[in-house]
Amino acid sequence: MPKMRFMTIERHIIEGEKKHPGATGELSRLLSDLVLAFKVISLEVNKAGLVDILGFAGSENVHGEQVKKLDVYAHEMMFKAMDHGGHLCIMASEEEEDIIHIPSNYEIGKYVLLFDPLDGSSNIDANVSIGTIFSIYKRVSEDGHPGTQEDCLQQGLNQVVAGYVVYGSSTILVYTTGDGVHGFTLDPSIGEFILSHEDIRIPKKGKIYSINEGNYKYWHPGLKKYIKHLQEEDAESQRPYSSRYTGSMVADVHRTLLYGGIFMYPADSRSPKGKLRLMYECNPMAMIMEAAGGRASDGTKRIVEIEPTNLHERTPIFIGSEYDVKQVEEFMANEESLSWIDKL
Ligand code: AHM
Ligand code: MG
Repeated sequence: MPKMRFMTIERHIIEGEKKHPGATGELSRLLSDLVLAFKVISLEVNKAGLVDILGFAGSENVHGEQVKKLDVYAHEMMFKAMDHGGHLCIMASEEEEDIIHIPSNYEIGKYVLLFDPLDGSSNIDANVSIGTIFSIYKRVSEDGHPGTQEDCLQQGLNQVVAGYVVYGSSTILVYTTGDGVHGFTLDPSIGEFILSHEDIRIPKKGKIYSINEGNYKYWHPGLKKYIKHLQEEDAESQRPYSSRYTGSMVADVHRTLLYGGIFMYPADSRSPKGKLRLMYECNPMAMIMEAAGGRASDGTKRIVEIEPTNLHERTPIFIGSEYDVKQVEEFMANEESLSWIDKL
């Protein structure tokens, strides 16, 4: 007999909320609305090649990157699924420059939703895994009124829920409320996310590193030394490490969470803040990684402690097994490296 309980995500969320006396069930209902959006996006991603939805939509997103049709679709689906539940006061999406208000004819709630609707979108045409990343916060502005930018610009430490979905060889949803990290695989025949990875814990040390090595020339000297260190032979510390990099953060971080090791998108001399977005990508992944026993830093401090000043700001990120993230921090903390980073 299989050991794992047969548990849908909806039931898991409700059972989790029951552990908190005084919970109203509002967060559970919000998460159920989100789950519906993920199912619809998953379906659309899976039939992308069939319905001629691949290719550029012809517009650029707020970061000046070309937007593909599936990005637009996923963004709109998230909005449509979440605008009328009465649980949110405001949303923000990587695909939209400004905060997204709840239409005035719908009820206003106490939660805030931030999301990257389709991460790794440059991989769509090649059938490489892509995903959706999300964060939920409690509002800090006055109840009963439309949410504000201040509600969205909170430290990652304030996240109430963080999660992601990988649309890969199967669709998997991973989420945390801070108390354990759990994964649910979509069974397409019944349209339900079923618990498949209970209480995920990242290994304390891994043997895989994940970084875009094409940018080597522009890196921090300490980071160059660290990568060379990982490539040296030493049986005791399981070196050389293997290298894996898909170009979809959501897939690279998911693998890192399950197998251990480290994913990095550093600052470099061309991009002093790195590439990935604090609010839509780094904070939610950092909350998940820490809840699974791992570590997430910008090189010097925890990602979730960064005080955000801009909805679309970027940050360098080093995320994964505790041992590996601490080690890269140490390599970058040497004197030569500090002077380099000061010049940025
Ligand atoms: P996107 O949100 O436009 O898809 O960009 C983010 C993606 C991440 O998923 C991935 O880690 C990174 O960009 C890859 O960037 P690069 O091609 O510079 O290595
Ligand atoms: Mg992204």
